[in-house]
Amino acid sequence: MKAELEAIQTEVLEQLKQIASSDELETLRITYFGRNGKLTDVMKGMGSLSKEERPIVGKFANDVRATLTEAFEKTKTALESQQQEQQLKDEAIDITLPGRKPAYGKAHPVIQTLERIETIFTRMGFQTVTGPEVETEHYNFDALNTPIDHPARDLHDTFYLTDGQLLRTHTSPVQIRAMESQKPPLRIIVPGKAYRVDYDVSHTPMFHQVEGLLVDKHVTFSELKGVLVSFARQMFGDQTQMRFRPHFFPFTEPSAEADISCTVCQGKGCRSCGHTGWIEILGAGAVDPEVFKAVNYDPEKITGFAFGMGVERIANLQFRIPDIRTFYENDLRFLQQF
Ligand code: 2U9
Repeated sequence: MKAELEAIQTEVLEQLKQIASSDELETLRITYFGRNGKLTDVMKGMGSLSKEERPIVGKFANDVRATLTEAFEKTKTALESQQQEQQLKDEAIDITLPGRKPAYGKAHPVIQTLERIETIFTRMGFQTVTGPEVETEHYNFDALNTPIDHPARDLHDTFYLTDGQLLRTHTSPVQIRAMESQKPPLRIIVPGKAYRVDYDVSHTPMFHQVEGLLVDKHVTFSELKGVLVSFARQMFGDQTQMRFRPHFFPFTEPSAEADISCTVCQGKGCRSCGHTGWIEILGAGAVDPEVFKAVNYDPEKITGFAFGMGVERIANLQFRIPDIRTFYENDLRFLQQF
């Protein structure tokens, strides 16, 4: 039996040298120490030994078991530290690698243009005011001296909602509200969304406007021209020329449309400007006395000027986009260029 135990000891110690993983180690442990293991079997046979032999062989068996247990423990510890080392190697982070750049979002091109327009007027002393996009006929048309039979009021041109409400067709109702809540002088710009039933290369049902209103005593048309020429030169460059053509709006009198010298050909004439050298960018005028009456300002004492521009149109010129609708197709290949 002693010889048997010795053989087992040699066998196990030899096999322990070959062990490469915890699983293999466990299998080996079960083979020898398990319920039906080889060492366990030998130990079970001790009962058949004589009284004299039993303590001697018993001690020897215990020694073998202790030796092997220790050898198992050692192998286990060695394997564990080996595994840990491997894990550290596998999970090592190379802190010298360059970082991954997060994909930053940015403002939509139309909003970039809107913000630029806003900045220019802010520097000239205008304050930004905003207001509701769902409006009443009173604020959108009546208070702005728009006749009851004006085509802009048609179902084909205005989005009507229920309860006499509508989507504002311009940001002008905000100026009416501002005049109702403040006394003159007033120097405001109103950026925001407007809605019209319209869809082609130069119109989308939702678009952006920046309108301006300056109200005080003795405001003149030449001051309006000064402000707008200054705006155009800051927006399109120092060399920009501006001309005013007579026009009609219900809310201004006199009224004008303003053109700038073509940004593509500098006024020489090209396809972009229809070979005229000029490009229309905004409308403007002196506030109609009827509008002042609607907000209880005295038209005998107070004068003012107003202007309005479509932001998509300005963005078109700034970025040279031929079709306004591309701004709202949400094609990232297009939007990421700005
Ligand atoms: C008040 C009084 C007067 C705002 C004005 C225009 C001329 C104008 C268009 C430009 C292109 C609208 O986006 S567009 O289609 N606007 O030409 N807007 S004067 O006049 C006002 C506004 C408010 C109380």
